[in-house]
Amino acid sequence: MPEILKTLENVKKLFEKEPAFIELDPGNKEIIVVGDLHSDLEATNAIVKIISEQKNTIFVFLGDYIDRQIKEGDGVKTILKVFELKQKCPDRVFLLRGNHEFAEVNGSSGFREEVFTFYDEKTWNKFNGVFDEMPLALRTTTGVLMLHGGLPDISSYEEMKNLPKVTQSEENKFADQIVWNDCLPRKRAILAVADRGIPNTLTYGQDFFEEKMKILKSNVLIRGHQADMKGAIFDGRCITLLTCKIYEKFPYTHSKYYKLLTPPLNGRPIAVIPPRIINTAKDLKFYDVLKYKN
Ligand SMILES: [Mn+2]
Repeated sequence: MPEILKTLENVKKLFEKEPAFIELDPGNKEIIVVGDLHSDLEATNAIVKIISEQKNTIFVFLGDYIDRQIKEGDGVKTILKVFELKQKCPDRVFLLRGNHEFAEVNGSSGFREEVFTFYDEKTWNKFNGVFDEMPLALRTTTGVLMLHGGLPDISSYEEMKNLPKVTQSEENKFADQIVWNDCLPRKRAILAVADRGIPNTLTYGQDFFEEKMKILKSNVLIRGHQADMKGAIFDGRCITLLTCKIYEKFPYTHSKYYKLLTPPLNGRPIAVIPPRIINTAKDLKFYDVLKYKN
């Protein structure tokens, strides 16, 4: 069997052991959060170095590892490096699933073509078989919720505990919303079908955010996905983190509506969560991953 298929089989087994919704007690460990990578090899290499140096730190990735590549091949290289980290450190590296880790998205956004160029159709199908087993959300006992897109429209914590793993995002409304939902920096709730045109998904405001965060027993949400929302909104409790060059200079189309509570997160930011109860973005530290030194 080719080496790449063995790697994919091994990493799939690791994901199969994890639930769709992970509850994690970090103990006395710091957590470093990595936002969307979108085939950014330079950022990925910097993270690989940090992980090898900080053996007592937990790492959570927010999904969207592939697609939007500037150079063909970088998407495959990025996801393989990330999978290698999971294999080396399965207990302290958590890889959440983004909307691009669905065949329906990476089939037409660059990744499929890449895999077909360097490997074949079978390998592309195997990659998506691995993506299907990735977890969708992680909550720490210190009050931080991490996921790719946005909060699901759930009505109990039990519903989140029962979250299934899916192949097509339409199979489960909550899974769909977790990888696709957006937010808008407005006080009043806006519950509308998301601009992206995906059925069942929402663009929500602060009222919805606060209601769902209470159900999810969380104070702060760290998510990626939305390039025009970099920084913290909703009283510093909703942080959008994007760790790739392609989003570096994206404009803030919504800043006219709401004052961002932290400076825009320029460069390729990562977030550091200290091992204590977290209440707002002010409790976290942000670094450009290329300049980070412990
Ligand atoms: Mn996304």
